[in-house]
Amino acid sequence: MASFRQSDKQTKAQFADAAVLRGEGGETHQVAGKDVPVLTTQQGVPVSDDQNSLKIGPRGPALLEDFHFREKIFHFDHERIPERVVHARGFGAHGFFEAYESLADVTSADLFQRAGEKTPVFVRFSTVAGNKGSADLARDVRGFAVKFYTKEGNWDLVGNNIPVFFIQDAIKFPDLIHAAKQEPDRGFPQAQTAHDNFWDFMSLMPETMHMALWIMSDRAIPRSFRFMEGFGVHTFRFVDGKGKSTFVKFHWKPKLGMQSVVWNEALKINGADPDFHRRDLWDAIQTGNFPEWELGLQLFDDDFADSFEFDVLDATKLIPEERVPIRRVGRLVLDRTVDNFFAETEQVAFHTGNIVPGIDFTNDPLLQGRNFSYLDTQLKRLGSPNFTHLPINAPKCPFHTLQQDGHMAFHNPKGRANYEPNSWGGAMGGPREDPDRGFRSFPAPEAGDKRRVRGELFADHYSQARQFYVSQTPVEQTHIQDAFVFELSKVETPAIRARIVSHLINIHPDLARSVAEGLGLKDMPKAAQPARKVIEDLPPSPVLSIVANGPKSFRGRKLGVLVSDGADAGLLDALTAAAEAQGAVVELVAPRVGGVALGDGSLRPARQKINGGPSVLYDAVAVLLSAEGAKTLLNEATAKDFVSDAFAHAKFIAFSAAAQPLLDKAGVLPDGGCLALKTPDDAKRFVALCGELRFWEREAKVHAV
Ligand code: HDE
Repeated sequence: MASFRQSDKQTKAQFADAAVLRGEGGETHQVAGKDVPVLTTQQGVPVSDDQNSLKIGPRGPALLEDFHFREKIFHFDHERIPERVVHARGFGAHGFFEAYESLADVTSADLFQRAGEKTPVFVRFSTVAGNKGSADLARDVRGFAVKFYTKEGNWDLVGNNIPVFFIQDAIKFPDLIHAAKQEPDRGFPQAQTAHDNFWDFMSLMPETMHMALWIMSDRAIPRSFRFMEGFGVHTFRFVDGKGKSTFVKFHWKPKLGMQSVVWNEALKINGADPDFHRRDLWDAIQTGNFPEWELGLQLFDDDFADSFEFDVLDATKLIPEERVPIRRVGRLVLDRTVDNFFAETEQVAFHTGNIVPGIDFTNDPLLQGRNFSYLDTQLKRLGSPNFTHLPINAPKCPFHTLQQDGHMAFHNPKGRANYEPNSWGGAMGGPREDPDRGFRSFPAPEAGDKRRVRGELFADHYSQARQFYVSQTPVEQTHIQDAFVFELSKVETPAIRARIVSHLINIHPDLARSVAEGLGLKDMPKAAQPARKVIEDLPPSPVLSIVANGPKSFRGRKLGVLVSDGADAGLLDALTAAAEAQGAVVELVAPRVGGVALGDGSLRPARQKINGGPSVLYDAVAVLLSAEGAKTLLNEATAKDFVSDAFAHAKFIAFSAAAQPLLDKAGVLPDGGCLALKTPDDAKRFVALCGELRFWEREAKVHAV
């Protein structure tokens, strides 16, 4: 505990320094009746005029001695740092991890020793392929990187929202990423895998096929960061106090359940609100609806690893939860948005090599490669080996190294000792190693020939892809087929399209057939030659489906209500009360953002004007119009789109009687997902129905191709 108080002091001192750097404190003066700090230069010199550069006379010339202008422009010119080579677009938040129980039976990691212990965390979600300014709803893997500031140092669990990866060996990572990003000659497409280079690479690398199924599934178009799972992907080790090792796979399970959007919706969200995921997380935290995940562990020993059909070191394979059940050991809560996006979200530096005593690596060749890459990339991106001095990256426990100097060193060792061993003794001699508490690698015995080879079981590329496919509901299988057809329809080289289908034949004949048909392939290609026999009878793993495991609740979701002047206030209030009782949010969309005057004369402000609030921004919609309002909106194309898109995207739709002409114009054929709103009880029934999230039965009826 004593050392912890010291750490608090250290952190406080760090933040005090940072406060000075941010210009907090210091002189204030009155502007428009309020006390505000005096604007200064970087040197702290008060500025008298920030509107005009220093000139000879009103028309110039400007003077070189204008140190304020020069400093301001100099700093601006150097504001940008390189964006991440992958996962460039991201969004972060602070929170905590709380342990449910002691895990001393499997690990000595300090954060898992005491039930109820809270460890501060910073989490950054991201897309992989797009640039920093790309849109949130790209079809892509999402990064799910967690930095735990534990009492024994920082542990980074740098995961994704998909439990497997494209490749088995880190040596192929630059090829994978080059192929996925913009093509080098033309600089496009942005944030898309729907192009020749990507599918060319995938088709020539059968090990990517399991991941191909996952990224063509709805997992790659999540509705919200709050509604997606996370995975550590690799097999790691836990090591207990006696030095015993247990293998572990890490899972994050969202408390609000999983949910994705449909592809046509994703395309439209990208136009309507490219920051859809960012805004969603920001809004949730700002309104006190703190998103939460549970940490799940799959723990297993050498015997299981030896008996499993696949190699637990192969990151293109998962271990079905039905085979090794998940133990839920704690919760992650995000309860604070950042103060400054650049300082925190942009400068946070994750590294798989950041682990703490009680946790260790395995020989997964992908993980081993990552352990090299992350430190390396931070130096390039953040420009100095002292990036760990930045508050977002610094541990919150005491730390004492003998490292010194370098660009932007915030702290250097005090006193004479900057080497070890030395004979200065006591505090004078600086920090020393501690064989009892210090990190020790698990002493795994290793031997073998030095060769460039892979484990034999790594050669099975199709069995788990097939297992994933058969674990999906028919709706999700159709989405996978459609996604392949969409992506490959953007591939210009027919041979690449056919090569992908040749792999799909080994995964599932129905999938191959529907993709071939969707592409209009004249002849079915020959199946690719599998390097190992496909295991066709792996049982389905039902937990892999999103739809089959829906939350059955509208909690955390959003209802968009299109309203007009004169609409029924009682119905709107009943809808709002029912949605809020479920923990959902209601937003009004109206012809004018100033709002509407309802039938009872009350004025209600709108969140969106109809042409800025399409239904793709909502999980379900209601159309509450007066006869007069319906007449006006019949001639507004975006009102028609509001309804027809909600219908096409299989959303639940509630409508007042007067809204019927708009529904007719939008081509809505009322079905079990549409509900006429007549009484406040209907409003309750509707919101209960929305807990199903989508009316999937409709989907097949609105897509002929
Ligand atoms: Fe990463 N990855 N990666 N990766 N990765 C980076 O580090 C890399 C892999 C993941 O929000 C980079 O700081 C290699 C798997 C996330 O800041 C870089 C390999 C998984 C993030 C890098 C992989 C991930 C990164 C780029 C193959 C899921 C964003 C910028 C061996 C388990 C972290 C950076 C953030 C970022 C390298 C594969 C997750 C270049 C070489 C597998 C969530 O170092």
